[in-house]
Amino acid sequence: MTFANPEYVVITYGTFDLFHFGHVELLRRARGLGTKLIVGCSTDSFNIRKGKRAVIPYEHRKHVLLSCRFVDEVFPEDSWDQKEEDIAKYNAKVFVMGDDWHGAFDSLKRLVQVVYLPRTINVSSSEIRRNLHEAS
Ligand code: C2G
Repeated sequence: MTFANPEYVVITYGTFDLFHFGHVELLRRARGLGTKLIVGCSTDSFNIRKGKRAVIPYEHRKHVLLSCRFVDEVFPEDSWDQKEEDIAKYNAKVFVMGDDWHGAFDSLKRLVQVVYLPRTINVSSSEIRRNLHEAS
C-alpha cells in the first residue's frame, strides 16, 4: 500500500505589480515551507481600496505569477477579510507575508502557522515605477 505524501499548503497574498526580484524571493522562500504555494493576487478593484494603483492589470499579474516555478495556484484577493475562508478552502497550513506586515495577521495564528519573512531590500514596485518615470 502506498501513501501519497500529504500536501502541506502555503498561502500568501499580494499585488505583485511589476514582478521583481523581491517578489520572487518571497515566493521562493514561501514555497520552501511546504509542498504547494497558493497566491491570493489583489484584484484591480481591491488595490484601489488598498490605496494602491497597480501598473499591470490583474489578469496579467496572475499570468506572470503562474509562470513562476514557485507558484502552484493563483486566486483573486478581493477584500481584507477573505483570508480565513481561503485558509479553510485551500486547507492551508502556513500563511506567509513579508515582514513589512509583521504582526498584521497574528489573528490568523489560531488557524495556521503565521510566518513573516524579511523583505528583500533595495527593490520595490514603487521604486521601479519612479525610476521608469524619471528615465522617460
Ligand atoms: N515583498 C518582499 N520584498 C520586497 C517587496 C515585496 O518581500 N522588496 C513581499 C511583500 O512583503 C509581500 C509580497 O512581497 O509579502 C507582495 O508584495 P506586494 O505586492 O507589495 O503586496 P502588498 O501590496 O503588500 O499586498 O492582504 C495582503 C496584501 O494583499 C499584501
